[in-house]
Amino acid sequence: MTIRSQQELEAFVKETVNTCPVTDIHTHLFAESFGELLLWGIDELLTYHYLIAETFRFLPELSYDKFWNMSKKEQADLIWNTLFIENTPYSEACRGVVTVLNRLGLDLSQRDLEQYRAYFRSQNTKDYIDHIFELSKVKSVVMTNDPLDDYERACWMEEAPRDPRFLAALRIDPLLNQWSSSWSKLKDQGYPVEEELTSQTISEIKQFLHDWIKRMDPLYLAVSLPDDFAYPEESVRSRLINECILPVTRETGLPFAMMIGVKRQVNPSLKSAGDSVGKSDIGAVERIVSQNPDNKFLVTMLSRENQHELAVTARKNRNMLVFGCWWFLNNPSLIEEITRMRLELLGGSVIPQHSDCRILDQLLYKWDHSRQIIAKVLCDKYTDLFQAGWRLEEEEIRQDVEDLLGGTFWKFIGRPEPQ
Ligand code: HDL
Ligand code: ZN
Repeated sequence: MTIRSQQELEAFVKETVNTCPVTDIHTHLFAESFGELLLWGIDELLTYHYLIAETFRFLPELSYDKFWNMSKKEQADLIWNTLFIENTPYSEACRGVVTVLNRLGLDLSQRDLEQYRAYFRSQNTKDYIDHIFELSKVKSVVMTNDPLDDYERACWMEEAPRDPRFLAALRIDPLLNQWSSSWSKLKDQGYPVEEELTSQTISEIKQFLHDWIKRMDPLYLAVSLPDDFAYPEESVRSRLINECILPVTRETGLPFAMMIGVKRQVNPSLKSAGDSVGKSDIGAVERIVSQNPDNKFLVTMLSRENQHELAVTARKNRNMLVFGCWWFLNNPSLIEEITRMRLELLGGSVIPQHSDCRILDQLLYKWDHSRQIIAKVLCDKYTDLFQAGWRLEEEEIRQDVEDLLGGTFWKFIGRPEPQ
């Protein structure tokens, strides 16, 4: 049906974005069969590493060791009192917890953490997973799967039936970024490798990748790369990328996802909250993507300052797809700025967002908050066209939104979207 007024346009776009099922292409979530790796509930939400970092800022006298020696419940109590009771929870990570509790229908007027705990204790895992997927309208999530993690590898070896909502991504940070300490783990798994990148070792690494691709059926291979990532360079990582990752992903048709700009562990006392951000060299992205036209690349960068040049680089290289407002960029002001720029430079050939959820319930807030912004930006873009006399059809807008919230990803990776 043709859109006839500005008011009709705004209402239709908001409804369509809010109800369109999403493929969440990068998360740290796990299916129930992965046991303790699946995190959910209020104490996990409150001890999210984003909130741990924020809590320490209000407690200059609190020793890191004292915090880390607390139980998870004690940590959650301290974070709740510090960020939600003694201060107003308007940071994005705090607001997220409020959104989750509200969307679950809990009484926020009481701010009663024990009452919330009682609600979560009354849930069972399987039904709660179903409930969160229904409420968040997320169709499927892509996990972050590490074959060098002993616990996770054991889960894979059990070959439990796969939950179709939880898709795999083969994450290779230890292989690419810590080869000196990872090569022995491949050897322990039966691959006769040595630290020196001999031709046999290169061949065995490729076999390791093929074996895990066969076992996991991942949608892509992924790595996070430091802010000083250079390519090409005389380094183990560059050799592993050139001689192992690029050939294997080309042979299997899998994209190579590069997540660039992390300064790992600038404050080790914060543990998983101790990473920071650095502006990276877009030239490295330009070179690796343009020099490998038969490979597909998914790219996200962590620095706000890299976003414009990243979008321009995507304009020059159709084998690269930009995705998400990653980590420190996953805040309303930056999501709006970046999404507006990307739609203006790339149209619909982009994946505006992923959630990066570590805790299942976060799907509720990360997607609610991003849908609001994507709808707002899209509305503005359609309004420009509408006011210039372009005819807007509801079915075309629906298709645009389906593409932005997953379809573009599935088309790029060349796989049919699971029904
Ligand atoms: O490397 C990554 O995938 C990052 O997303 C890190 O996991 C980071 O700690 C994070 O959770 N960001 O949201
Ligand atoms: Zn992540």
